[in-house]
Amino acid sequence: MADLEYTEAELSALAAKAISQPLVTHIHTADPSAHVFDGRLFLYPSHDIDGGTAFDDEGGHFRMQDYHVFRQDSPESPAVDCGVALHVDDVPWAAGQMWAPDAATHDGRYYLYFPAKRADGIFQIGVAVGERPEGPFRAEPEPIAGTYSIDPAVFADADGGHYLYFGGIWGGQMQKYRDNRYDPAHEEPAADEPALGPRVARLTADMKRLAEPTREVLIVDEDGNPLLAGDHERRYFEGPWLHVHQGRYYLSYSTGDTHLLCYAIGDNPYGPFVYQGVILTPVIGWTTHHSIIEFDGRWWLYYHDAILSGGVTHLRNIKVTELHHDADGRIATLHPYGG
Ligand code: FUB
Repeated sequence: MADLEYTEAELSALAAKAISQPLVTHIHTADPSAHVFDGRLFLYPSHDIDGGTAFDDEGGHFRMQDYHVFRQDSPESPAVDCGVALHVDDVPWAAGQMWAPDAATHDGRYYLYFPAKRADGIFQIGVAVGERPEGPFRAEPEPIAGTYSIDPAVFADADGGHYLYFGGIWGGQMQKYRDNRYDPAHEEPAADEPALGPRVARLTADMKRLAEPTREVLIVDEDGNPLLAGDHERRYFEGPWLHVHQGRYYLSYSTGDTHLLCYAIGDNPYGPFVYQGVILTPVIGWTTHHSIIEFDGRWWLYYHDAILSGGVTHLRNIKVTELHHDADGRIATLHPYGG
C-alpha cells in the first residue's frame, strides 16, 4: 500500500482530465458513505490524517481519529463541513484507527456505524447515536457483539428492515475468521478456493445489535460458481455497498489489490449476487471505496482518490460523479481520468 510517485506535470494532466474534482479541500477525506435523510443529503467519510506511521500491508498508516459529517444541497453543490461528529477519545472501547464509517436513521434518530481497533489491535464495529444527521453522536460503551473487521455499510430495505454489511481482507482482518470465529492462524483462502465474501446480518429494531449471527454473502459468476480467491480482478476485498434499482439488489465493492469498484446483482439482501462488471477503474491512490445513491431521480457515485496530496495513499479526497444504469440495469463503467 505504498505511495504512488507522480510528477507535478502528470498530476496536472490527470486533474485536467478528471471526471470530477475534490468535494472537500480543507481536510483530507475518504470512503464517502452518502445518504438522503428526510430529503437532505449527508456524507459520512473517513477523516484522513498523517499519523507519521510507516506504510505496511496492514494499513497501519491509516491512523484516523475522528469523523466529520458533510451536508450538500445536491450532489452538484458544495459540501459543507458540519464539524467533528465523533472522536476516538469518546469511544470507551476503541484505541484508534477510525476507518470507513456509515450511517442510518430509524424512528427519528441517527446512527453512525464505525470500525476501530480495540486496545488488543483487533478491529470491531461500533455504533453511536445522535439526534441529528450531522451528529454529534454518542458511542455505545461496547462494540456491536458479533461484528468484526471493517467497512460497515447499513442498507435500509423497503420493508423497514436494516442490514449491516461489513468486512475487508488484509488490514481489515476478515481472513482471520471462519464461521464468525477468530483464529490468528487463518489466512486468505488459496487461489483455487472460493474467495471470502462480506458478512451480513439484520439489525435489531433498536439499530444497536445484530438480530442474527452474520452470514457470508456469496458472489458467483454467470454459471453460479463462487468467485475464487485468485480471481483478483473480480473477487471481494473490502468496501461493501447495497443499493436497489428497479427491484433488484446491487452489491458493489472494491477488489483491493486490483483497485476496481465492481458490482453484482441479487434478488434479496442476503444474496447470492451474480458478478456483473466494473463500475470504476483505478483511481490515484492504493484504495478505492464508494457509495451509490439516488437523488432527485438521478444516480450518483461517491468515491475518492488521492489527487490533492499528489498520490499519498492515506491522504485522500472525496469526489462525486453521475452514474448511469442502462435499460437492462447494467452500470456503465466510469474512468476517473477519462478514456
Ligand atoms: O480508510 C481506511 C480503509 O481504506 C477503508 O476502511 C478501506 O475501505 C480503504 O478505503
